[in-house]
Amino acid sequence: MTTSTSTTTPPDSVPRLDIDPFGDDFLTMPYPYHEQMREAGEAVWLDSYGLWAFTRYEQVKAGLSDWENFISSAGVGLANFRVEKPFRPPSLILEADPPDHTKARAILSRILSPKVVQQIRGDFQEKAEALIDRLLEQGEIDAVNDLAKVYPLRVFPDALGLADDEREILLLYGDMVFNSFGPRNHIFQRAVEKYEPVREWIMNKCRREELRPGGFGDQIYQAADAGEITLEEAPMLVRSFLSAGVDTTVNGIGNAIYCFAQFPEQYDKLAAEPKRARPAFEETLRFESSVQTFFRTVNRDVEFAGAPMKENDKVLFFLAAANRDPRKWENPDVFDIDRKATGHMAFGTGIHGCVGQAIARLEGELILTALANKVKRIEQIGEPTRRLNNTLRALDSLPVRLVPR
Ligand code: HEM
Ligand code: OVM
Repeated sequence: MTTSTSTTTPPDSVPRLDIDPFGDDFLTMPYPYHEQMREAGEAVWLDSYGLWAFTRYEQVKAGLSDWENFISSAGVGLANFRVEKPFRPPSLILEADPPDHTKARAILSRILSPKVVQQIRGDFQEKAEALIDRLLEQGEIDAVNDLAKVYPLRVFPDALGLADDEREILLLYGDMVFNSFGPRNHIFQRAVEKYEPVREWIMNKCRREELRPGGFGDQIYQAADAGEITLEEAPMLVRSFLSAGVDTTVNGIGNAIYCFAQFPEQYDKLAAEPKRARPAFEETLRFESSVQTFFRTVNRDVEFAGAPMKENDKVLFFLAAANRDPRKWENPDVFDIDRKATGHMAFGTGIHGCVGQAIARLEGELILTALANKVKRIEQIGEPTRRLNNTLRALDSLPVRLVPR
C-alpha cells in the first residue's frame, strides 16, 4: 500500500482519526465520515496514511486557493512524485505549478471558453433531445448505462474530433486515472489489470492524425503550430481532455438523475419549470459531488488552520464534505433545487479550478432540460448499485422508468 512520505507527527492540539478514506465502507457511504472529520476540527490528521485532511468549506476553499504552499506538481493524489514514480507521465496542467501550469491552462481555457461553449450549444441540445426521445420509447432504462454514459460519450468526443469507435474505452481510462489518485488498494489493482491496452489506445487517439481538423484536439496542435507549446506537449494536453472530460460528466449526470429519482418532489419542481435546469444541476453537484477529493503537497513548512505542516506532507481536500458543511449551507443534507448552490467546491477553486466547467454545466443543463420537457416522472424500479472509485462518486447502474408527459 502507498503510504505518505511524511515523518510528521501532529501536535496534541490536532485531532487524530483512524479513518481510511479509500476503504469500501467510506466510499460506499462517505457522508457520516465527512461529518465526523468536519466536527473533529479545522484540520485533522488521518493515521491511516499519515496525512492532513480538510473537510470544512472555509479551509477547503482557502487551501485550494493557496497554490504556493499547497502545490500540484508533486501529484494531486496520495503519491508524492518527489519520491514515488508517477503512475503515468504527469499532466501538463493538473499536475503542474506556475509558470508551467499557466501556459497549459491558457490554451485549454481558450479552447473551452464561454464563447466556444455557446457555439456548440445547439449541437449538444439536439443530441440531448434525440437521446431522451429514444429512451422514452424504451420506457424502462438503466439511467447509468443507457443515459449518463451515452450522452457525454456522444457529445464530448464529437467536439474533440475523435472518430466514433470504441469510445467506451474513454470510461475505462477515466476510471483508471481517478483511481490512481488514491492508494494502491484493491480498487486500484482491479482497474490496473485492464490498463495496458487502454493506455495504448488513448495515447494513439492523442495523435494529430486521429483528430478532426477544427475540433478541440486539433486546436491544441494549432497552439503548438503557433509556438505556444512544443509538438511533444500537444498530445499530452489532448490526454488531459481524454482523462477529465468524460467520466466526470458521466458521473455528474448519473448522480443528478439519482438525486431526482430519490426526491420526486424536486423533480416535479423542475418539470414544472424546465428553465430551472441549470441551478438544479448545480445543486446536484453540491449534493452528490462526482469528484470527491483532491490532494496537494506541502511546499514548505507552513502553519495552516492551526496545523503545523511540514514540507512534503500530503494534504487531502474533501470537496464533497465542504459541499455539506453546515457552517456554509443551511440544511446541507437536504437536496433542494431552490437553494443557491453556487460557490460549491465540486469543480475545485483557484488556479486549478475545473477548466471544463462550462462544458460540464452545459451537458448537465441540457440533459435536465430535455428530461423536464419530455418526462413527467422518473420512477426507480430497482436498487441502484455503486462502482467504487478512489476519487469519483459513481453509480454502476440505476434502473428507472421514464413516464412521458
Ligand atoms: C480540473 C471537477 C468536467 C477538464 C478539475 C478540478 C475538479 C474538477 C474538482 C480541480 C482539480 C484540482 O484542483 O487539482 C470536474 C467535475 C466535472 C468536470 C465535477 C463534471 C461534472 C470536466 C470536463 C473537462 C474537464 C468536461 C474537459 C473538457 C479538467 C481539466 C482540469 C480540471 C483539464 C485541470 C485544470 C487545472 O489543473 O488547471 N475538474 N470536472 N473537467 N478539469 Fe474538470
Ligand atoms: C489531466 C487530468 C486528469 C484527471 C482529472 C483532471 C479533473 C485532469 O490529465 O490533466 O481534472
